[in-house]
Amino acid sequence: MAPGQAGAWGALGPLLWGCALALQGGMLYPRESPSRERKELDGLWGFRADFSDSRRRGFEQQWYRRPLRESGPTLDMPVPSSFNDVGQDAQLRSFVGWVWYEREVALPQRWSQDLDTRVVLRIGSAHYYAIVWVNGVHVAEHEGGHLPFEADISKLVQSGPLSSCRITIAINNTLTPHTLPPGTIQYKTDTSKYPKGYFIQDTKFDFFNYAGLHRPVLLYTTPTAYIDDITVTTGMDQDTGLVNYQVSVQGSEHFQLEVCLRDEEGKVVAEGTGGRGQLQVPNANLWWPYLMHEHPAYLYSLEVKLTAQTAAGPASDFYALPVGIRTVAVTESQFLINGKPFYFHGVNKHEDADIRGKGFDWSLLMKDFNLLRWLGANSFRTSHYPYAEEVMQLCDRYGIVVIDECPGVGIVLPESFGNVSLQHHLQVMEELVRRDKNHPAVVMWSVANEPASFLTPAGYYFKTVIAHTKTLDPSRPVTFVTNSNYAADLGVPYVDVICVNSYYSWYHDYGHLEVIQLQLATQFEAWYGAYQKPVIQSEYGAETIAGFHQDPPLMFSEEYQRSLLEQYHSVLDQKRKEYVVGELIWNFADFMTNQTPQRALGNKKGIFTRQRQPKSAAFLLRERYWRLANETRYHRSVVKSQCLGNSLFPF
Ligand code: BDP
Repeated sequence: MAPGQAGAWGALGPLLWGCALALQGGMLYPRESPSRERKELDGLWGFRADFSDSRRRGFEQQWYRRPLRESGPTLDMPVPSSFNDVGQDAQLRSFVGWVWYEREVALPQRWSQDLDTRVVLRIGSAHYYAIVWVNGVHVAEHEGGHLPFEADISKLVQSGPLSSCRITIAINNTLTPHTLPPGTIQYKTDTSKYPKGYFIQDTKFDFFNYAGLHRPVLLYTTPTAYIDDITVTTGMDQDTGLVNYQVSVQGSEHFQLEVCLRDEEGKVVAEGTGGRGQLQVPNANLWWPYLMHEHPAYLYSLEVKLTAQTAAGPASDFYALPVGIRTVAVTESQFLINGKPFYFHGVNKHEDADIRGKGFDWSLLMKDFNLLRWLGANSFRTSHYPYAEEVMQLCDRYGIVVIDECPGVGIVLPESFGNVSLQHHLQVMEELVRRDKNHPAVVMWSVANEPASFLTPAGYYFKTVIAHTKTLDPSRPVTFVTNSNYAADLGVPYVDVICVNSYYSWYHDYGHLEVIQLQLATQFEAWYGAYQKPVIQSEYGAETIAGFHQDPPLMFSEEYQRSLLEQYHSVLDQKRKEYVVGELIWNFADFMTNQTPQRALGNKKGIFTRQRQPKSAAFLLRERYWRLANETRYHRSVVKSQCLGNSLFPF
């Protein structure tokens, strides 16, 4: 959808170049290789929010034409980061509309002079709608705040005497009924209460709509004939690992492809040629989840070499993709990884932290992974949008299993189930699968969280989104996350695994911990009875202010969170012997939300604070998760030795 088409965009955005660019080919993560270079553009960018009433001044005055500082004052803005919490300006914190980022980049001479080099600009995430210019020339538009997009800028940087380029990115954070997630702009027209032109952004999801350049922005090169995409699926035949690969090439019709698979010692274990084929790995080391094997997360490296004929002569391109050999399957009551029952004992997360908001940060990422391993968590759900690619890579490396969720959250308006929304949802799933299809850690797609799936169009909507996702990737199960009454939910008939959120004794019967067990057992029996599909308790939890203590437990105290969890666990312990295949706590850490009377500086259901310090429930969960790991272990000795080796084993 183009800004300008829908009501809210009409108010806040200009009518520009029509719809977003069609999906291009592959979306391989930019990796260095003998034929590829990278230049990271993290750091301080020039920045200005367009506070004009129409929010269109930047377009009227064509701010992209000249350096941003020439059209008005600019701020220094860190990238990656949300812009909201960096400064002291309350208006900028809650700004809705277009903001402008700019960065001048000096290019290596070869990039601007060697016409056999392709120069690509890649933006990891720009929330929500982005328009990009290089040296004042429009090069890309993208809708959707959580997935990467690219522009080939070779011609621009190779066309003149300049060895630098000026990158301008305008970003609009407005959400409409057709964006993912959706939102509405509400105009307050009563002039006795609000100033003229007053509006607010309303959303039906429970996290702050942080905006900006949230993930790394970089330039990278490839030869003009290049490896555009690689798709890998894996299987097992007895002890032989099967790696099916498909490679697509751009920039040449005449080429050869060689592939080889190396093990972790660098030894070649299988080789092949051509654009598609199957590699066979005798006695393969499988990719196992964390705590399920003595050597979890085994990764091979699939090295692809392209030799192509181009107008300028022969060219080569190299790309190395990490590959984990593993299988995923779902039965009536089990979730199987490599043929063994897998029980999700993990968390729901958010990309969220002090100051940087949703901005990517290596230190934060490592702290979170260290906490996950400390906790004995083997999995998480990317609630409620796709996370940074660097996060997914770490999951592959550490064996943390992922339910990969698209930004389909807060879909409650009837108009958000119409065709415009549906088409966009299908496109987002396509972009998500294209980006994450090769991660062994990703074992399931989640197409939405808690939509109003009792509305009449919801059945058709979810049938279509789920069927489309299965066509895109037949190798993984698909879910969506419900909190409806089982009989009213029109989406669940189409999923492979039922994910259900419930907040007994928090949003219902609050304060009455004694009703949890009965209500939770009823919930599980109803869902399983209706569909005979494995069930995951995909959210449960309690708001808890770190340092609040009360015994006997009262709401908001650390004791209440612990007791609520214990009540859930006792039912989970019965039902996991039958058909419940996982439990994911809401939430890993406290996180920022919109301001409401129900939220004291954000959602406090974390078992860690927003600064990643444990509340009492973290210790309870840690004990439980390590016990579960030992019970569902692959070999008892294995978990023990592995964890002792890492000084992690808590018993
Ligand atoms: C659930 C939502 C989640 C919220 C949570 C809560 O899926 O996004 O943050 O409720 O209220 O229903 O804490």
